Parts: sequence; C-alpha cells; structure tokens
Amino acid sequence: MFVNVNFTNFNKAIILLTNNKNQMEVNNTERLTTIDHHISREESMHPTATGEFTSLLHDLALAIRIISREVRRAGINDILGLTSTSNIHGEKQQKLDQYANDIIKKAMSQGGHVCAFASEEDDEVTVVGKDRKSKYIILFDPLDGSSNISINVTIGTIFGVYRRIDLSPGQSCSISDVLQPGYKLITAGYALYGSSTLLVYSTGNGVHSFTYDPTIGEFLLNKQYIRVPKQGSWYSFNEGNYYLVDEKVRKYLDYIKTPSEDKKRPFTLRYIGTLIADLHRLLHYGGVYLYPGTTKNPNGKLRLIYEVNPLAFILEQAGGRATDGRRRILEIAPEDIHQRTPLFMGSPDDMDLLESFLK
Ligand code: AFP
Repeated sequence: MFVNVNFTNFNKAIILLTNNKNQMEVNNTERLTTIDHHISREESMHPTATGEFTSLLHDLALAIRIISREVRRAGINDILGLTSTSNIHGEKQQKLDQYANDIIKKAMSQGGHVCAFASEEDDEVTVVGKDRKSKYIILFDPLDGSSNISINVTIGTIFGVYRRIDLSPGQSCSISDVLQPGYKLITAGYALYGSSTLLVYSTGNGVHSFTYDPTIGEFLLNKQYIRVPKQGSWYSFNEGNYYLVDEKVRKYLDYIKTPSEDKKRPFTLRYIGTLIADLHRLLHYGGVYLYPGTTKNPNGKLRLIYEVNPLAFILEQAGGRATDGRRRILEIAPEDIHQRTPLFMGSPDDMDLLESFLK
C-alpha cells in the first residue's frame, strides 16, 4: 500500500528533529514517503531491476510490523518468559525470540525470492527455494537483546540480504552463498522496538530511517542520508569486562575516562546491552562501541554474519567505521554461520584515536 500525499497544509505532519546539518530533513513541506515507496524508488535506480527486491523488502517490513505488534502486546498476552529450550549458544530462548524467528521466515517465504535463511535462533541454515527466482539469502537476528525483553528495555531485529552467487538451473544455494563477506551485502538494516518502532535500512545508497505509525499501519520516512557525527564523547562497553580485555584496550579506556583541559574527556558511558540500541545511539550522537575479545571469549560475544555485519554496513554507509581490532569487519570471510567476532566501531575521528591505542 502506498501513501503518497502532499501535506503542505497539514501542520502536524512529520517534523524531523535533527541537529546534524549533513542529514536531510523530512519536514511538513515534503510529501509523506512510506517504506514501500522508498524501497521501490531505490530499486528503480537500478536499470535491470525486476521488482523482486522491492517485494522482498516489503515482506520483511510486514514481518517487522507483526513482531512490533507482539512486542507491544507482550505483557498483555503473557508471551513473556523463557521456553524450555536453548539455542545453539546455550542461551535460553525467549518465547518472543521464537515467535519473531517464525514470523520472519514465514513472511519471507511468501514471495519465493529467498533461497536460504540463517538466523541466530537456528542451528543450521534453512534452505527454502531453489529455482532461479530464489535469488536472495537473508541473515537475521530476530530479536537482539533478548535479556532485555522481559523488562521492557529496547530490543530489535537485525537483517542482512545477499544475492545468491550461482543461479544455474537445478542448482540450489550452498553454504558459500550464506558465508559471504559483509561488503557483498545488498541491503542491511534493523528494526528498533523502543518508544516507537523504527526501521533503519540501507541498500548502499545512504542510511534512511522510518517511524512506524500503528494507526495507519505504515512506516513513514523521518530521516534520510543519516550521517554519524565525526566525533562524539560517548562510549559503550561492558565495564564488567574491564579486567578481562587486552591491556591496549584498557589503556584506551583509561585515556577516554581521564579528564582533559579541553573538556573533551572524560567520555560518558552509555551501555544498553542491546547491540542495535547502542549502535542506534552511536549513529546519532557519535562516539565508540567496543566489544573486544576477553580472556573468557577471545572472539568476544557478538556474531559476525547476522548481528555485526549488517550493523557495520549501516555504520559505514553513515560515514563511520567498524573493525575487529585488525581488519575491517566487512572484509572478514566468514567460516561458520554462528562465528563470533570482536567489535570496535564508531565515529571516524574516535576510531582514529582508538586504533592508535590498538596498534
Ligand atoms: P542477548 O540477545 O542474549 O541479550 O544478547 C545481546 C547481545 O548479543 C547484544 O545485543 C548486546 O550488545 C550484547 O549481547 C551484550 O552482551 P553483554 O551482556 O556481555 O554485555
């Protein structure tokens, strides 16, 4: 459904609140743009576009709408709480995790455009289509930040989409389609179930954000071409791990916490414990996010292909950087669907400083 109305005379139309002059504002003199309209506009920029990609993202937006509805009703429906099963990482699965996992798979299987899924909640890759129409591979974390679900703290859904490598007749997709490096993503994004539901995505042409209006059932554009500030004075890090991380990281942390005469330090700590929410904050206010390897988990905690890669893609599209301490995240060749990676990401100037400590 497209809503495409001229709202020049409607005083209460969306007014974007932003201080960043690099970002394009969406204000009440512009037309309302729905996510569907935006996606088809993005696809139409490609001369060979068939509309399949638009349909794929349309199905994804539908899944997010349904998950958002369930998240909002979670307390009412008594859907909160643990199931009796654990996922491959040994974590207790929340009912909502499973629900979100199922909904995404159902919604994305409708159009026949998906060849395979890889999800945080599934041990193995799910292959769903093998004809030439099934061109896409979807990776997702259906509900990131599950330990925050039952206390009403922001959670979200992360997704990334690859094109299938081999479309020869009779060929199905293989594990190499799923284990592509992040720079090959054709789209990535996240939904944030916070004070409102937001959908942020990029097809490699900047980062755009949409707010869900439940009264009309539409995601409406509120910011386009989002740019991360060049520098921020915020950091996100699980301080409980301070003594478990490398000395170089500790020296960096000590440095940013030490007051300076120019008042740029100490940095302020903000850590939500939902990666998407921490990244979303970083995207708007700048600063750094660190989840390094620890003595307990040398590769850190975060999963590369469905958690870190899509967010690194978004951040780079907004002018930021993401590394594992040595390499650009998007250039890592994944070897396993549930592989973990250390993560350092942030504003470009803050990353320069951080990297000078990691050398
Ligand atoms: P859960 O989904 O198990 O809550 O994990 C969330 C997460 O993967 C990521 O979203 C957080 O940033 C990170 O873990 C928090 O990890 P710590 O609790 O170790 O800080």
